[in-house]
Amino acid sequence: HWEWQYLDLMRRIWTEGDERADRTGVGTRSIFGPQLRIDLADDRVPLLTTKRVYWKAAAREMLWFLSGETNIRPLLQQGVTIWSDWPLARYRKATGDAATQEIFERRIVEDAGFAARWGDLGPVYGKQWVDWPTYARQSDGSFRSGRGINQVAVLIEGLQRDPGGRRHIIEGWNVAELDRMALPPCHKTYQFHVAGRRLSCQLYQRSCDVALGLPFNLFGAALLVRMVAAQVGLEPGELIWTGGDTHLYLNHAHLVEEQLGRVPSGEPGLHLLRRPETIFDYVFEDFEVPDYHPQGAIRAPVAV
Ligand code: UFP
Repeated sequence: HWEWQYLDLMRRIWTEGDERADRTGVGTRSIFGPQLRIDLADDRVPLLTTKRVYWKAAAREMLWFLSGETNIRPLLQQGVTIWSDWPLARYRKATGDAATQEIFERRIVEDAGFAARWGDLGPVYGKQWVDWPTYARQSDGSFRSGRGINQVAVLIEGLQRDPGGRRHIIEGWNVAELDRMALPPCHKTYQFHVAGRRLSCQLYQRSCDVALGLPFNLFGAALLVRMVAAQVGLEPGELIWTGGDTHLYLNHAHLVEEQLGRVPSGEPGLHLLRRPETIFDYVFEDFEVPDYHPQGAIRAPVAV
């Protein structure tokens, strides 16, 4: 069962990780550069069974990336609250208002002006994936912004034109714009690779919260590979996940202890019910996860 790789990674970090202070002030145990290899053939999907993962939120988030959106409003309109912490922290700091998350989120949904002012995350994944900015030098030496690059469309086109290529990459790490992002991309690079009829993908995640982030990131990546494969008419191959600073927060001890006591059970799948015209036309209802009967959710705080 692929999930043992996840549990082994968790155990290894908790027992052998380097204990260190981190940006959030919470503290972590961390290792650098681990890898997971997950076979995506036969509709298999890396979705944890040893705790409930809200894959629906991860799927809606992936569609939100593909839509090019960077405001949390469309997510909140669908009940997805995974990105609220960062804008909320910024709002509280800037205004001194101690609004609860619920009140803040409701205001984002109900008040478009408020959402425009406080709900935008800056040029995060969505922007970089489908509208990477370009600059054209003018004759007087100044720069004007050019037309954005849709990396996802370029990827699909490239895989069709040159399956053997070694340049099939989606990159989130736009160095020039990092300082305007609420959070610099964690799952920053996706490289695709075709061998025979199989489409594989290696994801490089520079920083990984193994307890709360990774379960989402694995499902999201698998969904992306499946959509790309369907669009270019290939079979899903392997998802290779490579982590940079791969950590467990010290305040996740109860989660780690609980989850490491559990045993993977069952094999959920991932069905894509439709092949729309382009990768940008998928809707949430196109996805189905049969046979998902996870063990109970384990709550833990997100380090912001
Ligand atoms: N993080 C993830 N996956 C994500 C995401 C964030 O694991 O998709 F958006 C975690 C990693 C880290 C924190 O614990 O969020 C980001 O902090 P930093 O930018 O300091 O690495």
